[in-house]
Amino acid sequence: MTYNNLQIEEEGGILLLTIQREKALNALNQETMRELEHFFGEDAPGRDPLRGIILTGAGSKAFVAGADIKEFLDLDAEAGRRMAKHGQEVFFLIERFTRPVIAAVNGFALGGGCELAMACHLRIAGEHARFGQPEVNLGIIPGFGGTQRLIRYVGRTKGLELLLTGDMIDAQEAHRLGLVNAVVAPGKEVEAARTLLSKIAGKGPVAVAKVIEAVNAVFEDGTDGFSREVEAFGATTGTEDFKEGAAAFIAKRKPDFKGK
Ligand code: DAK
Repeated sequence: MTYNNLQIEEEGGILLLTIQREKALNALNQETMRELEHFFGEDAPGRDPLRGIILTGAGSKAFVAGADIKEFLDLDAEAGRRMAKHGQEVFFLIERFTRPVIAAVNGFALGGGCELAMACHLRIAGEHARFGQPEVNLGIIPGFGGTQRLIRYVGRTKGLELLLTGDMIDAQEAHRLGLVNAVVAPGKEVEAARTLLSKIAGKGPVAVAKVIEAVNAVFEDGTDGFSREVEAFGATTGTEDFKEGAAAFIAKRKPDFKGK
């Protein structure tokens, strides 16, 4: 697929994925959603070596300022349902991706942009970043998982307030609420995300994938997360990586994980 709205750069097994719609503050139009679907569903899984992905927005003003408002003016209820279902499926591809995906939030993360950041495994925010779910200002609600993920990250009390008022919060407040992992100087988001990914890249790749899988089970309705953890633990103990990790510990050397 030729990407019109995504730029992909690779360095040392880490992919930097940039949403390139700067004039519209990187708003997610349907073409970008299809490209994200292809990237996370078809393209990235086959890339090897791949230790992680950093997702950011072009420019320095916005990560993503929402779904593209200009595209959903004529939606009826049925088309709205289809769009929400598709958007949720795309964001599940990110949340269930087997290698860590870090959002480098370099400005506004509003509506679908806040939902996109929340679908990533970790979030680094620039000091100037702003988060919010302002859909109620438009007479709609979040449709890409925002009502579910925001509550799970920040709790029902503050989450409901943000969803009902449409208020924005700054990066420090997002950090205090547990919505982001760290706040850095503007322009340093990608660098900080790369440092974090490099640290994770030294761990056992199968273990990293299984941590993500087990943690996702916390949020899956009808899933017994403790049973999922037992299965995931069993899968990691059977790996060559575990033998290597244990041997390296005993020999007092750094492990050389192969992801097997
Ligand atoms: N969509 C389309 N264009 C956008 C946009 C967006 N979300 N946000 C900004 N832009 C465009 C502006 O129209 C403007 O374009 P031009 O007029 O220059 O052509 C350009 O980006 C620069 O924006 P501003 O001139 O407004 O810049 P300011 O610095 O004055 O303000 C702002 C920055 C981020 C505060 C402001 O742009 C803003 O409030 N933007 C909208 C934020 C917002 O409400 N975002 C949430 C959208 S609702 C659904 C599923 C999901 C969703 C909806 C439906 N279904 C399943 C049906 C999700 C909805 C959302 O995300």
